[in-house]
Amino acid sequence: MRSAILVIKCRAAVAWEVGKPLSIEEVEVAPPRYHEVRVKIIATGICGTDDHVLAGSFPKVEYPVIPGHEGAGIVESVGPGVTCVKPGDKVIPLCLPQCGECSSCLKSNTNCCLKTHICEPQNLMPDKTSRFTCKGKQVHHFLWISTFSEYTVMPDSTVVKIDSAAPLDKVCLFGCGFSTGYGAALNTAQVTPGSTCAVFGLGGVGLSVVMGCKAAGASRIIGIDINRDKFEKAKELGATECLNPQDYKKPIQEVLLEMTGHGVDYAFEVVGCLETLTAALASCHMGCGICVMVGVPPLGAQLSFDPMLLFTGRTMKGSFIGGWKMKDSIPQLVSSYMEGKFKPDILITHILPFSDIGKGFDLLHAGKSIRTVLMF
Ligand code: COD
Ligand code: ZN
Ligand code: ZN
Repeated sequence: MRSAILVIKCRAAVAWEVGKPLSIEEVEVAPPRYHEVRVKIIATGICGTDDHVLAGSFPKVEYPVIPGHEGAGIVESVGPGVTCVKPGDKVIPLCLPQCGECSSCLKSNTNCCLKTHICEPQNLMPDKTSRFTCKGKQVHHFLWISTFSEYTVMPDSTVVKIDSAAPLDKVCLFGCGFSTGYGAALNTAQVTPGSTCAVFGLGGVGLSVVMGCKAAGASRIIGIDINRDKFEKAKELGATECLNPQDYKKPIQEVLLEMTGHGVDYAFEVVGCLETLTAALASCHMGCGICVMVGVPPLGAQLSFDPMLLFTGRTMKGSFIGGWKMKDSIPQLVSSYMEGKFKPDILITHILPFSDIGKGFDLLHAGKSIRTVLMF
């Protein structure tokens, strides 16, 4: 705890304003305060949502900001009152808090802690101050965890200790992408053995949905993407067929209804787009099909669809970080990974030094990467 009193200077990627690329800066990271933890990030993935932050399409973000929310690291120091972790512990920062006290945390059937960014802005620590400064200016936090900084401070409700043997360059994916997709299939949809699933969008999150459907015993998993380069990996992970909507004159929901006879049992929207969301709902089996919304639609978008789709018994539900109560579940997921129960490693297509973060975003924009992991 010796260093808890010191300000640390380190590298971080700062988004100074909307529409500008990240710039690597030297930032000062203040010590953790009451119920806060300072973590040395070892590895961090680049997620589609970080790109939404740069584009200004993620709600409630204030600039300048340090994005990043798919990291893994080691506790450097803790503030007063912290009992859940200690310096030296391997941890995963949580992009969805589990405060343990709010009405959602006290319910068993939701993970939407009321301290999530959907309810409470997470650009500053809970005491409404920042631990980051750069060139004399206050820099905002992102989702309270800002993993694009070599050292970062977070509330103790957004960090969890994991197995000390876990490889941080792999398990960082449990902080967002893998957990979000895998849990959407297992927790939110509760895919049943022998069922037919359709997954719209085969990025890192969609491929994790494919893994979840396979683990749940689905017998048919149809992957849908406009980039056919994604099909090989999807098939490797369990997709039984892959479709490119651009290959058909008909809307993709009609193609799916024809292929399956009466529609799919489960459809997942993992693009973040209204058209694919309505197509996913319309491709569900009448009376029982379940459409799970995983992607975040554009800011301010309004959904419009034929309400008869719901009247005739289809269900549409949202899945937030795979439905996992993160503090309870992430250590268990890491343990299952250590036992070889699943291999999210396959999602990692690129490993780059942190200084190449711009290249990582270029790969994402070009559709050439599934997940890039940056190493500090
Ligand atoms: N039809 C089919 N596929 C499409 C279409 C389309 N019209 N348009 C794009 N796609 C494909 C792309 O080719 C790509 O393969 C895939 O959709 C999207 O993948 P990525 O790699 O860009 O993104 P992911 O997988 O990392 O993330 C996608 C999400 C939609 C899940 C993400 O952007 C998002 O909205 N996340 C929010 C969900 C959440 O809970 N977030 C918490 C913190 S991230
Ligand atoms: Zn994410
Ligand atoms: Zn809570």
